[in-house]
This record gives sequence, structure tokens and C-alpha cells, in this order.
Amino acid sequence: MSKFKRHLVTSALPYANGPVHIGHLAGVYIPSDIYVRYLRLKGEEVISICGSDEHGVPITIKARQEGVTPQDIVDKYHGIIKKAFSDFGISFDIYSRTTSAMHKETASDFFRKLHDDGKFIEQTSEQYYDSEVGQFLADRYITGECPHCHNLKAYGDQCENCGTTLSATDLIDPKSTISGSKPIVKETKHWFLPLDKYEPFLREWILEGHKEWKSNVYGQCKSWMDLGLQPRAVSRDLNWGIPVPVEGAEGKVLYVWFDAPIGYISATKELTPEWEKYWKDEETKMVHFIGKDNIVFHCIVFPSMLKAHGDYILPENVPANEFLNLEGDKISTSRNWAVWLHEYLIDFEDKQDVLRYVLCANAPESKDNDFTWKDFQARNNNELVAILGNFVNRVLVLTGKYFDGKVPASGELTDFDKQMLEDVAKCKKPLESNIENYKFREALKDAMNIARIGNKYLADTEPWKVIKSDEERVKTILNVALQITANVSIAIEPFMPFTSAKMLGMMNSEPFGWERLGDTNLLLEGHQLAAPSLLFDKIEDSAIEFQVQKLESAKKENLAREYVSEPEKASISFEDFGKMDIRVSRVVAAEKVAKTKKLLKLTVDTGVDTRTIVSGIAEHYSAEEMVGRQVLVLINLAPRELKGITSQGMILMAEDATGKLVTVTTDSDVKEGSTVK
Ligand code: B3M
Ligand code: ZN
Repeated sequence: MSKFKRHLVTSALPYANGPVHIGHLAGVYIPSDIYVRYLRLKGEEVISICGSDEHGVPITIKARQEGVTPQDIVDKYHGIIKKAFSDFGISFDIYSRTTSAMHKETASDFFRKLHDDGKFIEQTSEQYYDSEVGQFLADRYITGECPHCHNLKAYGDQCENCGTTLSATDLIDPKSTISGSKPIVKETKHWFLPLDKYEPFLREWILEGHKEWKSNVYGQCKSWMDLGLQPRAVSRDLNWGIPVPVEGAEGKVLYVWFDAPIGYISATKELTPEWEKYWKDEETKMVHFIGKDNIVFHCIVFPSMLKAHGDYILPENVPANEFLNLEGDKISTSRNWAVWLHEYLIDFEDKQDVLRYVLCANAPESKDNDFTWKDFQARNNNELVAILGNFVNRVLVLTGKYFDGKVPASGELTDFDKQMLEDVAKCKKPLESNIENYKFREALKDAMNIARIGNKYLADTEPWKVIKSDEERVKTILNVALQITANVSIAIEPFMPFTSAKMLGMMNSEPFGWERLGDTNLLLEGHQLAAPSLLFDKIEDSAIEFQVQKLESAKKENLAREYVSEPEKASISFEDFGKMDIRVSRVVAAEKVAKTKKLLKLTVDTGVDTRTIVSGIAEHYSAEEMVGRQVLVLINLAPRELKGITSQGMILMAEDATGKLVTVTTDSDVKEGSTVK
């Protein structure tokens, strides 16, 4: 017997500065939804808490960029995010937001209590200040030259060119992004939570008490502690957030990472007047679902806050996931390298479960993983259509055809029938244990195994053949197959709730309840089924190509936007320039160089002679496109050997932001051999 009576499940509060994408779903919300749906099906007492994280610097930056208020930004994205979750069947009991009055009150009270109990230390430090606008500057609000790679557009917290983490004072020639002026250094006072004091408690609680945590989570906690914990500021100089509720704190707000986790508490309060039993009773099992970048806040900072406050329970587990990449690259909101949930549903209407399935099957549970559209298509076509959909459809269609859609009576079961039903029942234990241990990929396989067993059963018993000779036997076969079908509908519910509901509709049944998983008499003899329809359909190549194309364009736009011209080369003399002999020429013949991707062999009339040039442009021009084209050629470049061909000269090309090469030519036709000077 577990020592817990009820469950409190939280999912990281997404920042309301952009819509949610597949990385969010795979990392946090699908796992937490599987977990809570499972607990509900088992009849456990559980609440699932989430909401939008609406404070912090990125939101103020977005607002400034768009010329609106931070409140406008969070109102907009809170709505979009909330809808996306509900469209995908993420079944939170409440989806709240940190700009709510309840949250403001809860977070302020929390801060005040720690303050009054003397849990903070106050420290004065020096920080950049924009005296033109009269405001302290968050690191993100300062740009300047990176001391490492000399990128002129580095931010005060990070250089996006070389990836180095910076502190604003590292920047060479810093500028305020608000006014453009040079910031001055000014003293400011902040409240700090002395995490170092909580280190013994954290070591004991996590390193000794929770060795069962996922190794990525446990390992990160350990390395943080081994580096030595430092006091952390819990306030900021900013005009967006919850004002620090003590005297002498004008212009200061709670640090977003102080108020955000308290959002879980505020949302619970909004949900139920009995919130305290979830937060303050040792018989509640609290689990935080998060992504790996949030581990320190949920395992070290928030627990220290809860401990400092007293009264509160601590999380029993924090099953953080790693990251999902997209087609080999890191998902990025600002670079539009993502599959947005609201866009997915436009292109793949009613296919929520396909995405839920693929993201769970490929979830980054123990390492970063890659989402590719090819894999999405393959899993849909080879697993959902070919295994699950095919099995269910065959059973229901055959029952309709032979027995008017009424569950036929079972005769005596053969050993094989019994074996199959036993195999189905055997899936339950590992399925449960995998979900309870946050191994959702494995759990999904266990659920799909039931459909695999069903498929095998049909393939071996071949009711469509037996019907010609032995109708009684077919009744038994389809009865067994229908029981397996009903079991499938139970097992897949946490993962694919829409499909499970559709199956129940086709079976004309109410939900069976988790406890009946493994039961071999779920559909009673004579029960009338409804008309079947397909659960999944094949996704064609064209639909996948369209998605890949969309990403390609995003990539091109990024390259164009982020294009930095090459730095200017050292100056040369007029004589140096004069040494180059550039002639207007015409391509008279062209062919691809065999066994190469990039090379074209061109025959060029330079006006001086006809010669061979090998050029690395085959990915940009076909041989046919080049023939007849007028180009500029550097004819006195020393000959070079390329793939066994002597190349005599170089064709001048311009390279655009995306790396595309285009030929450079004259404004109007000029005679071959004319010089360029
Ligand atoms: N908003 C960070 C994130 O979305 C943050 C989570 C808060 S959970 C209390 O990654
Ligand atoms: Zn740099």
C-alpha cells in the first residue's frame, strides 16, 4: 500500500510570450497528461495544475518590440496557449495565470512571510542603470561587444553568436536597448534567499532520500550542490511583475522564478477551497513535470522556499525530460524553428492523437531526441494505421458483416484463444509500472502490444476464411477479438484519449474503467455495436513534403535575417587589382562531373580562346541552364586540377545570404573577350 492518499500533479507554467510547440508537448504536457489520465482512470484522487507564466523580462521585451503593453502580450498568448492545450486534450483541472489577483495575493503573502520570519538576506550590489529613462536594466536590456568573439550585438546575459554566457559587465561598450544610451553603474538593494543554508537539507532530502529520481535530474542536482549553492536574488528592478510587498521596495518586483512556482499554489487555491490538503498534507504525492532547463528551480530553489515557509510538503518526484529537437536543430521560438500546435491542427485536422502518439513514442525521456516529419509519417502509417487502426477496423467490420454488428456468443475457447487473452491480461502490470515510474515510451509500447496481439490473433485465426465452413467458430473468434478491442480502448486512453473515445462510440459503450483492463468479458453477447469508421488514415508523402518545405522557408528567412556580411578585406593597390584579367565570356557547353554533387565542367568561349573550367555550382545551376549564358571569367587564375580535369580560370559568382550562388553578368550583351575593369 502506498503511503499516499491523493496526488497533486503540476506541469511547468509556459511563458506567455509565444505559442506552444511540439517541444513543450513532448517534454512536459504529454507525460503529465498521460500520468493524470491514468490516475483518474484508476479512480485515484488527483488534480492537475497548470497556467501561464506571465511575468519576467522576455515578456517586457516582446511588448516593447510590438509597441504594446506586457498585459496585451500575456492576454494574447495566454488565450492561444490555453486553447492549444485544450485542443490537444491536455486535461488540466485548472489552467490559470500568474497575473490573476489570487496569484498576486498568494505570492505576496509568501514573500512577506519569509521576509518577516527573517529568511532573506538583503544585499546591495552594483547594476547598470539607464539614466535617460530612469530604470535599472535587466541583462537582456543591454547590448554590446562580446569580449570573446567580438560580435557587436551580444546581449548582457549571452552572446548568441558564440554561445558564451555573459554578465552585463563583461560587454565592451555596453548600450541600453531602451534608450540607446550608455548605461551607468548604480547601487541597488535586493532580497536574497541564502540557498547555501539549505544545502544540508537538500543533500539529505535529494541525494540520500531520492536516489530513485531519474539520473538526469539527480545528476543535475548533485552537480549544483557540489559546485556550492549561493544566495539567490528573489527580487528585480523591473516595472512588470508583483511588487515586492515590503517597505522601501519601490520599483522592485518579485523575481519571476520566485513567483512562478507559487503559481502552482495559487492555481490550486482557485480550483478548490480544499487546497491545503493538497499542499500541506504528507499524504499528498506531489509530482512536478518540467523540462530539463527548469530542474534547478524545481529541485533546489522552490523546495528551499517551501522549506523556509514551513507547512508545505515537498515534491515526491520531478521527472524532468530532456529536449526535443526538430529535424536535427534546436527548437527555437524566435527563429520560428518549431511545429506550432495551432498550425499543426490546421494542416492535420483531428489528428491530435497522431501527434500525441509520435511525441510519446519518441519522447526525450533520458536524452535529447529528434522529431522528423519522416518519422511522424512512418509511425502513423506503420503503427497507428497498420497495427491499431487495422485491427480495430477488421474486427468491427467483420462483426457488422457476419452478425449485423451484434456481439456474437462465444463457444468453447481453444488453447490458442486462451493464450491470446492471457497475453492481453499480462500487458497490464508492466503498463502500470511503467507509467508509475514515468517511463511513458515503454508504457505506450505495452498498450500498443494489446493491438499487436489482436492483429496476430486475426492473422492466425482467419475468420474471413473460416466463415465459409464454420460460422460457430467465427462467433467465438470475433467475440475474443472484440474483447481484445475493448481492452485496447482502455489501455490507450491515457495516451490517445480521442481515439479511445471514438472506439467507445463504435462499440456503443461507456468507458469500462481501468480496473477492467485484462477482463475478457467486457462486451456482452448480443450487445449492439455502432457503425465502424476508420481510426487513422495514411499520411501521404505530399503532406510531409509540405511540412518540410515550410521548415525550409523558415530556415531561409532566418539565414537572410541573421546574415552578417563578411568583414572587409585589407586594402590592395590599384596594381593588385590590375593584375586580374576578367573577361566577358560565354558558356558553350556544360556537363555534370561524374560522381560529384557540386561540380560542373564548362566549356567557355573567353574571346581569347575556348577553354575548360570546372565550377562548384552544380547545386545551383543545371548544365542546361548554363549553356548559352554570358558570364564573367577570371582568365589568368593559375590552372587547377579538379577530379582529374584541368580547370583554367574561375567564373565569378555572387553568394547570397542562404549560401545560394548566382552568376554575375553584364547589363546588356557585350562581345566575348571584353575586359572588366
Ligand atoms: N516559465 C520556464 C519555461 O517555460 C518557466 C517555467 C515556470 S514553472 C514554475 O521553460
Ligand atoms: Zn561572442
